[in-house]
Amino acid sequence: MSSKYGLKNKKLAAWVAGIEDLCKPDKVAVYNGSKEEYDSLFKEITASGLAKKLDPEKRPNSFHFCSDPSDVARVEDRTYIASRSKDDAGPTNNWIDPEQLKKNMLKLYKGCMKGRTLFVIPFSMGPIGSPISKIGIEITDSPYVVLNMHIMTRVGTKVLDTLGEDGEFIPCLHSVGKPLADGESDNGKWPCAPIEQKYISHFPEENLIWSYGSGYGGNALLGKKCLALRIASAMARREGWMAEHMLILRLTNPKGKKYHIAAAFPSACGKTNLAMLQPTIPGWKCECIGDDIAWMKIAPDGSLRAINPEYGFFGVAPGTSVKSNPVAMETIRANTIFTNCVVTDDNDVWWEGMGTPCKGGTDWKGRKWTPESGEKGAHPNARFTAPAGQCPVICPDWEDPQGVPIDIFVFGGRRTSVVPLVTEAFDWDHGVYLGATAASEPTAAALDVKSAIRRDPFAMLPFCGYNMADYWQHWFNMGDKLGARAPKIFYVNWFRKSPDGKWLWPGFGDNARVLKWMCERLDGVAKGRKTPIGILPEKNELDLSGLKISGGELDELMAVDTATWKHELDDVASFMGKFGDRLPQRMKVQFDNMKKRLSK
Ligand code: OXD
Ligand code: MN
Repeated sequence: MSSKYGLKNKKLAAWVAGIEDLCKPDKVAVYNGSKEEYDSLFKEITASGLAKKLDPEKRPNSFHFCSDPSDVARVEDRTYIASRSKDDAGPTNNWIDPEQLKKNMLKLYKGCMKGRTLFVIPFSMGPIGSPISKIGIEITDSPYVVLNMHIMTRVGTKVLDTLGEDGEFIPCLHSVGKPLADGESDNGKWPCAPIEQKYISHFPEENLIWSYGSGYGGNALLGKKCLALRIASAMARREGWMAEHMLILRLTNPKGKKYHIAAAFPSACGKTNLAMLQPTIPGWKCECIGDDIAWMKIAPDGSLRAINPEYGFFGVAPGTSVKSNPVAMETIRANTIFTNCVVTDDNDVWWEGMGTPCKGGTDWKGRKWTPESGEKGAHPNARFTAPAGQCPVICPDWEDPQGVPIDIFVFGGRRTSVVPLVTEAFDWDHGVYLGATAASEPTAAALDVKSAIRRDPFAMLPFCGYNMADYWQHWFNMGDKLGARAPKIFYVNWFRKSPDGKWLWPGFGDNARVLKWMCERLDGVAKGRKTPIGILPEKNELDLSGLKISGGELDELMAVDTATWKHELDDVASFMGKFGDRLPQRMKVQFDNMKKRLSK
C-alpha cells in the first residue's frame, strides 16, 4: 500500500505525514527528478522574481539568485553536533543536549511552512546501487534547495525505487523559517530567518539532520556537508569506512599507468583548482573524479576504494577565471545555477577575478553596479552549481559504483613560511600526525596574519560529526586494517613565500610536478631524502623542466628550519592538549618522535 503521496516506503510515508502535520505547508510535492519538473519549477520561480534567467545565447539554461545579505555562507557558530554526551562531540564542535535542541527547534518548526510547498527530495549520495552509496530524503520548503539538490545529487523516482518498501534512509529536514501569512508572498525576496533562529543540527546517534532558518549552501543543501561529512563521518567510524573532505583525481603517466589521489585542504586553498588540474609536464594527464568529498571503503581485494558521493560542483565563483581554472569555466558554460554574482547589463554573470572586464550590471544585493561603485559586485562566497558530468576532464570512471583504488593521500594548507613544498610521511602513523596537525593561514582580514594560523585537522574541523580525537584513532585503525595496501601519505604547501614576499612556487598546472614525484616515490624510482619532519625530494628529483626557478629559490621552497619547527611544536602541543585523555596514544608517540628528531 502506498501513502497519500504515492510513497511506498513505510518509514518515509510516516515521516512525511508527521512533518506535514508539524510544519503545516499549503501543499506537498514529491520531486521526481525529471527534466520537465526541473524546468517547470524554474519557470515558476523566475515568474515569482526569485530567480533570473540568464541570456540563453551566452549561458544556456542558467539562472541567477540573490540571497539575503544575512544568509551568504555556512554558519559555523549555529552548527551543532547533538550527541547525548558532550565529550562525544569533542572540544572542536558546538554541542547541545539533543533533547533540549529538539524542544527548541520543534517550537520553530511548528507551522513554519505555512503558505509554502513542502518538497520531498529523494536523493542518493553516490551512484545509485553502489555498495558505498547512501540514500537520504530531504524535506524542504525551498525551491532553491530542490533545484540545487537536482544538480548536486542523484534525485527522484529512481532513488525511491531503490529504497523500496523497507529500505533505510537518512532523514534531512529543512525549512527557510519564514512562514507566510494569508495572501502574503516573498515578492521575489530570498526567505530566511534571523541569525539567532538559524540552526544547522546533527544528531549523529540517530542519523538525523534538522536545519532551520538558512536557505544557503551547506546549511540547506543537506546532502553535502551535513550528510556526506558530519553524519557520514560518524557512520563511517561505526561501520569501518571513511568519509573525508577530499577531492579525488586520476593521474596517468606517459606510459599509461594510473594513480588515484585523494587530497584534503581547508576551504580557500584551491581544492577545486587541483581537482581540475591540467599538468604542464608533457605526457601526464589528469582527470577529475570529485572536488570536495570522498567516501572510501576497503574492497574485498584489500584496496581502499573511493567514490565521489556528489553529482555536481558547488564552487566559489570569485577568482575563478580562464587563467586560474579554465576547466571550471568550461564546466559552467551552461545548465548552471549562480548565486550572489553580478548580473551584467547584457544578462550574463560576472565576478571579481573572472579575468574579463565588466562595464556594469546588478550586484549581489540587487543594486545597480559599475566597477566604479567602490564595493565588490559579487559576494566573496558567490557560488556556481554545475553538473559534474559537464566537466571536460571528468574521469570516465567517476561513476563506477566500485569506486577507484586510492594510492596517495595528500594533506595541506596555506602557509607562507615554515612548511616546505612537499613532505612524505615516514609511514601511516606519521601521515596521520601530518593530517592531524594540518594548519592554514587565513587568506585576508586577520588582524595579525603572521601569527594567525588555524589548525584544521584533515580539513575536517567544521565537518567532523564526533570527537576529533576519536576520528584520529579511527584513522590509525584504518591503517591497521589496510596494512601493506595503505595509501602513501604526503603533505604539500603551494603557498610558501620568500622573505621579500614573492611566491616561490608557480602553483596551478605546475603542481603536477609535485604529484609526479609522489608517483615516483610510490614506484620506488625517486629516492627522497630524510629530514626530521619527513621525506623531501632529493636534489634534482623534482621535474622542473621548462620552469624558471633558481637554485636559491628551490632551496628556500624546500627549507626545513629546525628552530621554527620546534616552535611549531608548542602550538601543536597546545592544540592537542584540548583533547585531554581522549588523545590517542599513537598520536602522543608521533608527537614525541617528532620532538626527538628535531632535537638530534
Ligand atoms: C565548501 C567548504 O564550501 O569547504 O566546500 O567550505
Ligand atoms: Mn569543502
